[in-house]
Amino acid sequence: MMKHEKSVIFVAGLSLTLVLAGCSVDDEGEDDDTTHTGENGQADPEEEASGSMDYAEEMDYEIVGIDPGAGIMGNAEQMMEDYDLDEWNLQSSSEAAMISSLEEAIENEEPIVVTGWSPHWKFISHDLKYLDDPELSFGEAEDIHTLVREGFQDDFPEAYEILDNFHWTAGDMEEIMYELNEGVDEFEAAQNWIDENEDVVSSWTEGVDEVDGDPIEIVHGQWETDLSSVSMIALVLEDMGYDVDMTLVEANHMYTAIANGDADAMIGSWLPGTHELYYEQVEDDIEDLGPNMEGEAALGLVVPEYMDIDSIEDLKDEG
Ligand code: PBE
Repeated sequence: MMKHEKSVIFVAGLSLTLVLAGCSVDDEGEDDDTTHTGENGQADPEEEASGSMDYAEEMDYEIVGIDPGAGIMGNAEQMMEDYDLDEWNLQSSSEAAMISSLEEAIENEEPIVVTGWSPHWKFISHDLKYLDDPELSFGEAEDIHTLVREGFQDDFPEAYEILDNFHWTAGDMEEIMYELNEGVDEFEAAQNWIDENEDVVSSWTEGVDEVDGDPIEIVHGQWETDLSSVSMIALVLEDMGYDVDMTLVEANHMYTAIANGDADAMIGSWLPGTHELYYEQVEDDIEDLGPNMEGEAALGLVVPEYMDIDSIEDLKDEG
């Protein structure tokens, strides 16, 4: 049942048109719960007049973002220009704060718009939808690449080979993310995935010689997407004899650290769109091993299913 839920909802996360076509007919107007905002003293007597017109005011024209350095925040700023959302603000926070705002809104069946991405467990745990993005401010489906520093292959040929072979799916990553969200420690969740996917892991490590404690530094972002993948690859490399250091840095510093040779590798490079600017700056000074996940990463504005809007354009109409 857990598996079933996961795959269905992940498909919903990526198949935007299908989802939107299938879920825009709810009429929430009859449900009293959706119309009470009295607690904050801003209850609007005309609230019931038109469900979607009131969303903007109820949300204080605020889009809930994440950490300012995340690539998705650049896309969101671009989006506000593309759709002329002059009255709206993009509130920066963190993934954790964004998730708690989202969960609080869902609890109270209030409107909320957040910057969201897939793969992510939030689509497993909650009924959410991406708003349609006809201007493609958030780009199209993306790949997640593995990047290493120049000279890495000469220094650590075995690790290079493993990272070069490393390839998985969004469904794989979500299995780890799901457990993380259930409160399982990231290494335990990663180890569980490895234990259940020995054939996949051995296709990366087969024929590669073990080493004796060579140190490798992998840089990653603070998002759970990165935490789940990096914990997994760190365990795989450690099992092959490496001593892996995982270093959490701001998004742009992942790229500069690899380009400067301060770090050895990163496995969370979202391309071609999300990290385009960071990537372009260091392109000539790094080695790109290509996608470790293909065509399954996506970004956008995410809202609860119960909201009666389908497109980013609908935010503009309310302004
Ligand atoms: N994310 C998750 C990151 C990359 C991975 C989409 C939040 C970002 O830079 O926006």
